[in-house]
Amino acid sequence: PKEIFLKDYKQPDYYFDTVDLKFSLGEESTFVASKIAVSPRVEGQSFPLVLNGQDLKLQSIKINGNPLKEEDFHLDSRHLTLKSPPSSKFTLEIVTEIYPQKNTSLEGLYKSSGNFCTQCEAEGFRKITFYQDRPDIMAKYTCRIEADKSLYPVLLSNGNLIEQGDLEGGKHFTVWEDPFKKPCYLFALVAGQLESRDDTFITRSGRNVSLRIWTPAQDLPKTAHAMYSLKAAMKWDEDVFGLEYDLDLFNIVAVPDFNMGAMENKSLNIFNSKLVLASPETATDADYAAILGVIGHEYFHNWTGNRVTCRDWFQLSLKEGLTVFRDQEFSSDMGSRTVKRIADVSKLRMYQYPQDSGPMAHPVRPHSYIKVPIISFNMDDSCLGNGAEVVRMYKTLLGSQGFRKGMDLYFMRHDGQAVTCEDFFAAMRDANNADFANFLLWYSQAGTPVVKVATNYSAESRTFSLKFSQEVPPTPGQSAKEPMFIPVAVGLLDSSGKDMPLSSVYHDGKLESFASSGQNVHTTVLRITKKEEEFVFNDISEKPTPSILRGFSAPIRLESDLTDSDLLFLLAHDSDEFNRWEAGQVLARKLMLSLVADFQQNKALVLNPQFVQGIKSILTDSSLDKEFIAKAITLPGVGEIMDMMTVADPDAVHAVRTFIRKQLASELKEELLITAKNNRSSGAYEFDHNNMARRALKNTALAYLGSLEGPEITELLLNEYRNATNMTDQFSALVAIDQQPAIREEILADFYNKWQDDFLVVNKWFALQAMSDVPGNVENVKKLLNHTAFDLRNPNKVYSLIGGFCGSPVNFHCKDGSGYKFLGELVVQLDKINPQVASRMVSAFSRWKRYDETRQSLAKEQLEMILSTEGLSENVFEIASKSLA
Ligand code: B3K
Ligand code: ZN
Repeated sequence: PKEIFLKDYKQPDYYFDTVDLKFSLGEESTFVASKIAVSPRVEGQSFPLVLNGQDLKLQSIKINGNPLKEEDFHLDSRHLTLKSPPSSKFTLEIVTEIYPQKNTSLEGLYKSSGNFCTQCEAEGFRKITFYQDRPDIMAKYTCRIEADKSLYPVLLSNGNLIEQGDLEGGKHFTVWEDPFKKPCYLFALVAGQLESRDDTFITRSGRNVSLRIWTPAQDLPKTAHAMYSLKAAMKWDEDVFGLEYDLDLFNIVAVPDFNMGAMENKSLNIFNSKLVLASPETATDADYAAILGVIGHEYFHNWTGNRVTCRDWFQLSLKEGLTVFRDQEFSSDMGSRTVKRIADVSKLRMYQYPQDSGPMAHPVRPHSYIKVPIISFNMDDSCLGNGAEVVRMYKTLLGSQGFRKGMDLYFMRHDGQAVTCEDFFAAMRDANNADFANFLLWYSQAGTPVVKVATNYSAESRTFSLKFSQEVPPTPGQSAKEPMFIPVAVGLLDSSGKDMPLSSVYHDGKLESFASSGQNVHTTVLRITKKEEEFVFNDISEKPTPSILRGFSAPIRLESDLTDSDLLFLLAHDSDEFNRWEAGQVLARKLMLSLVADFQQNKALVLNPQFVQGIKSILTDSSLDKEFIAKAITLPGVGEIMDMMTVADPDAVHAVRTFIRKQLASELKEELLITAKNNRSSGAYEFDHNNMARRALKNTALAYLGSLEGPEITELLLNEYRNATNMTDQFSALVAIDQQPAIREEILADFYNKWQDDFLVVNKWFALQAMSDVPGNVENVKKLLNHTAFDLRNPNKVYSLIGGFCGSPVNFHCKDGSGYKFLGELVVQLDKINPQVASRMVSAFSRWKRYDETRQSLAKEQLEMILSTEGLSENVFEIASKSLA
């Protein structure tokens, strides 16, 4: 497989102006006829025109109406090359035959539960017809769809419906016209037996937009929340960014077989059912929140991604980083900002940081790739997670108004274009006349910067200094790094825990005074640009406790010299709620790491009473937001701790985390029981912050209690499980019960019996069992592979069962190699069905060098076995080979 480099980008020699597609959908195969108006970039010059095409059967090809002679084109398994097409505008007509029924990769046109649907990003369109499959080719499309009327009563594509009617032989057709130019990755088609929930949204300039959410008839009642989310997103984008919807119709289709979460095709978003269907009985609060976020995300792409798109796939973060940032902000405004920030930062630590310090590390804008989907497929990738953090830093530096100015200029300059990350940067800079120093390094330099800070108070000079030093660790292909531009938001707490007013800060020979603004400043954003740098605050009347990196103002690892008592003080008092949570996490991480060392030396584990006290005071503080409490009493995950160790030891970290949880549960049993009781649900399910917060707290308490033994606990959990009136409560009770060997199996069986007809709930059931730390769980997972409800061709099921298993520290990493062998064999099997899904699974091996020698050699053996497999996909090859390198 060939590596593709950013530096090799070349403008296309030919542009496509209009594309007229005709689909004739059949049971054996489908015919696709395309008619493309082609313009050479430079009139009068002819170059070979290379079209991408994969798994296509070429039927005919014409230029300006004349069939092309054999010697005028060349066809291989991936390309159709026109050797010397006309050097001025011409019409290209191609007919291909494709086999959607056999397409298990779920890229291009495929069938899901009897319906046709498409997924074209990044390179699926080449599985539909021969085309210049690259995002800088933007054209206006029409699409005619013909199909059997009884089997496929609904025929959808992008844009407006301009014609429809019946045909002979029980067939019918529709014609769609999309007035906006688009790259082919935004093309979509859906055909099948679907019904819609209909609603309308009136935009602020008075456009009446029809909104339709399509699902099989029986699922329609479960689309209310998705519709609510869509309308909320449309309103929010108008209010916050002044961005209005631009067509009269917006469709969302839910399909059960989908590689990712969803896709932002112009006016025809296609979603994984999991992110559309919800009812209180079958979906959890987390599902409801995910639906809100992803419906928002795909809708927001209409401007950030569709109206302005990427020049090439290296620029993925131009649309994804920005749109992830936008959906994060949307969810924050709809719920709790602090809780959302905590969730997003936790995700960054869980997925991004480990990636950034391993063999798959790459910058927000990669320099090279083999297979496009790899850099973008996983929603936890650098292009997205860090990409969103980069966008957030612009806002931190410019403020809301400055950021909005930058966005306005970005759209003014680039509407209808395919652009680069520099274009976004330039719009932010120019709209604000900003000095962004070396900010662009965030796009090109990989790895998580480590920032150390040393503090010093001088009573004599009434100054408080912060000395920063930064280091970006080496990553594959980048051994030497330059210092980055890091915005660090800082506040200082006095001895009563209040924010001190900041009067001025001295830095780099300059004094910046805040007094002139007339308002008290409590948080300031320090701009760190050098390897070492000092900032000195003046007029500081007493030794402060600094709150550094408020709101997680930059995606870095911060190492400060704060003592445990400083951290406890911040945990109790910081006005920045994010940092209040963070102080607790830093304490917990330190504690866990020191207990891990004890465990490894066979020392008895003892829990620091101060820590128990800290957790107790949070748990019982009625002034705090309940969801915040739930987050603050939750320990950092096993992965996060392993990520901080020189040699990751899953058994030790798991044992320590289990020990602390049990210990906390038994020492705070009374408080936890009261919490569980006082926050029990009553009345109908509501998706609002207060109710979700209450459930989160109750269920976190239950999870702790589930680690204890005794009839009182068993009875409590069974009651919670049986009396639950919504899935959030019922599933949480099940998760707690999962820790109780005596009743576990019986209740798991009961849950399946209850929900066997709801495939989304069954996936939760698969995931819960897959993640279990029951010794030898790999055997249970193997059994579940043969369960009637399991199907290797459905990505959601694979993610639940196999993905779930890979997330289990003790069983996946079992020292006998059984977990690795299980995954290795499955990856080979899966790759033949669906390379994208297989490559996502193989990533579980990518951090193999972080473990001890025994595990290393066992994992390496599997990676080598995978790589030696004949006919391996580029997707799996890229991840497996980079992992081994
Ligand atoms: N734009 C897609 C992600 C595509 C990844 C595959 N290359 C959906 C999303 O952003 O939510
Ligand atoms: Zn996106």
